[in-house]
Amino acid sequence: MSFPKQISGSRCRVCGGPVSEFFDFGRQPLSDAFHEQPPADELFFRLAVGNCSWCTMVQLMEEVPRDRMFHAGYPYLSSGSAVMRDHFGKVAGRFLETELTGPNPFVVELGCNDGVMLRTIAEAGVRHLGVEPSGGVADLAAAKGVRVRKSFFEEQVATEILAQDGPADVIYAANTLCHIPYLGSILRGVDALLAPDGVFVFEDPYFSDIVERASFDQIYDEHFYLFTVRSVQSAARPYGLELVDVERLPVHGGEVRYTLARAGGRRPAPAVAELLAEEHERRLTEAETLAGFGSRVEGIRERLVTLLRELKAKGKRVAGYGATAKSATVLNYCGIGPDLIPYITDTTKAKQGTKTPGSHIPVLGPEAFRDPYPDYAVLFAWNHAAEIMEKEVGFAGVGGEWITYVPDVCVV
Ligand code: DWN
Ligand code: SAH
Ligand code: ZN
Repeated sequence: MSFPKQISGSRCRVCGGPVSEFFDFGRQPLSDAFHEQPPADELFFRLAVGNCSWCTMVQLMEEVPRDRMFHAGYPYLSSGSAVMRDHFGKVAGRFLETELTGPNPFVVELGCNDGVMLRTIAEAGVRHLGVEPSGGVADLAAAKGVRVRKSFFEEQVATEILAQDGPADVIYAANTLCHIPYLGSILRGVDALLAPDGVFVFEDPYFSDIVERASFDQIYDEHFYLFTVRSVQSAARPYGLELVDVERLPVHGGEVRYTLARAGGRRPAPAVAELLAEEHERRLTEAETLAGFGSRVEGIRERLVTLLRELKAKGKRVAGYGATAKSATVLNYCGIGPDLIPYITDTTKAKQGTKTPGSHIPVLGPEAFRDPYPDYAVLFAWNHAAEIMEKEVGFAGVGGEWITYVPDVCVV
């Protein structure tokens, strides 16, 4: 079943300009909708991506209603990776050292999830608030001593926070801003809530890395926008916010951390102009580049499906590793089901005992991976490759081989 769609049509969700579609992944389920028994009326939408010819913003052509994705049962836990725990501990440490040094500072995080970043702020005794609509993960944050408000951040909520707590020195969002189609409401909210010399810092997958690595699985329902320096700069400007810094990050397969401040308030770092120039040189959002990305994606599908069919024909045992949101795009776009990958293992309790959205592959606990080891494992959590391969040395030890598909299909 398809839900009643809010179709963004061919107008840009940011500036109202015309959006041209450049790739269609077809019918896709909601990427984090893991069900013990997939309902007969499982939800699907058309996952297609386009870019705006005015502001260049890359965005989905159809919008999934937010409460279908982010609700009490949202399964993703940010603290599930040691590398990410370390990353967010450092983010908090940096804020405490650089931005939260005035009298009685205040930091607000949008999409704080299970409190992976704010727990360090809470432990330091600094005033904070996490705004998190997904009730289950918000409860986990609260259990870590984090002050959480269970709601979607938007303009009205920002005004209420301002009335209750006063202005924020830092507003932070990791892997959250790109999830929010109503960017105008967010930026009006940031404008209302931010202290005069405060900063809005957010980090999200970088479209340039996605194109370079052909990591097409970063495109799914929750990732409504795929940001570039150029599109972020132009989205912020009408709200009196200026892009004053950018920093490339290695996490989640390549991200950029953007820092916005009130226009004229801070001198932009040279990195902003440098990365803008690099995007221009790469012709990042030009039709030819986007068409090339599409061709690479089709090639990856062909090679991955062929490999899995060959392994099956040879009687090899293949498992999936990491029931990621990203894997929904790969599995459903490639038409891979339990016939080619009989199970996927994942450490997230809420995903275990369920079936993957749309493709209906059983998700098992991590112990199933070792009992016995498969011959091959498709690494759907490829962004955590170093951490996982270190943890699973035993797999390579018995001759097991990893299959990855970023930046191309490869057996390691
Ligand atoms: O943007 C988003 C990112 C931050 O998180 C959200 N829209 C949803 C989610 O995306 P994802 O599911 O693709 O994220 P990850 O971090 O790639 O997911 C890793 C998955 O793999 C989790 O389900 C946990 C699992 N895992 C595992 O089984 N063993 C992870 C590690 C590190 C492991 O060792
Ligand atoms: N910041 C975490 C979580 C990313 S997952 C990390 O980087 O790992 C995206 C999160 O954004 C989810 O927890 C979801 O519930 C939350 N979210 C979605 N829309 C939101 C909104 N409008 N305001 C605040 N959080 C939102
Ligand atoms: Zn636009």
